[in-house]
Amino acid sequence: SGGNSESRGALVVLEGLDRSGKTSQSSRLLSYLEGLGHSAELWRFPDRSTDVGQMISSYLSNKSQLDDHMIHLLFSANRWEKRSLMETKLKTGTTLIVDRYSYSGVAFSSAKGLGVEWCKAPEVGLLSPDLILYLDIQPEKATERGGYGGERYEQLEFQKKVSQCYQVLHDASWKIVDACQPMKDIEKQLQELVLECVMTCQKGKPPANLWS
Ligand code: NYM
Repeated sequence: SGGNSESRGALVVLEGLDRSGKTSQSSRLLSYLEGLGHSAELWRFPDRSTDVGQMISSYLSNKSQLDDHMIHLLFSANRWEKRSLMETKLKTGTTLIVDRYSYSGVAFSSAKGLGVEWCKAPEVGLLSPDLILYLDIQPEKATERGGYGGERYEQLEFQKKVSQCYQVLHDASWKIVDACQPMKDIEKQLQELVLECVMTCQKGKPPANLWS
């Protein structure tokens, strides 16, 4: 609904540790934007529906073993295979709410010990988000929330490292939202930030590529 072909959609990314609430908040944001008559879609990475996504899914559920570099490149390839569709959607006025993106890629792989610059390299040239929302939660607090699903990476010690890697990655442009507030408060803050971003993009803010 409401896709104005004159204006572009916004690329909004949600990042955070596992169990930080990204997925619930992403779908709330989608309903919010749709309710206002904006054209919007909910995306997530990894996108497990593709062939590459299947390989990633199998790795995450411990059904296959892969070299750390190899799985990093698969996560990246999974974004590259969606890049042109992403660009088309944005150009034709659809806002994308994306649950995880390149920052997850770099944070999780560098938490394993891969170099940050090495991790960033395959992401260069992907579309740069207009807004990065970081749902901030202490690893210990995330662990307390209803338990992990049992996938690879879902362990406290590893999440602590991922948390530190996110700290290194983020810059002043990221919007850090306290993920331990009541759900409704988080929702409200995210709505304000996203709406402002959508408006700015409609007014003609130029799109950019990573890392910029
Ligand atoms: N993950 C996700 C990565 O390690 N690299 C990436 O590039 C992305 C997008 O996959 N623990 C990790 C983070 C998560 C896991 O994500 C699966 P989800 O949001 O649980 O489906």
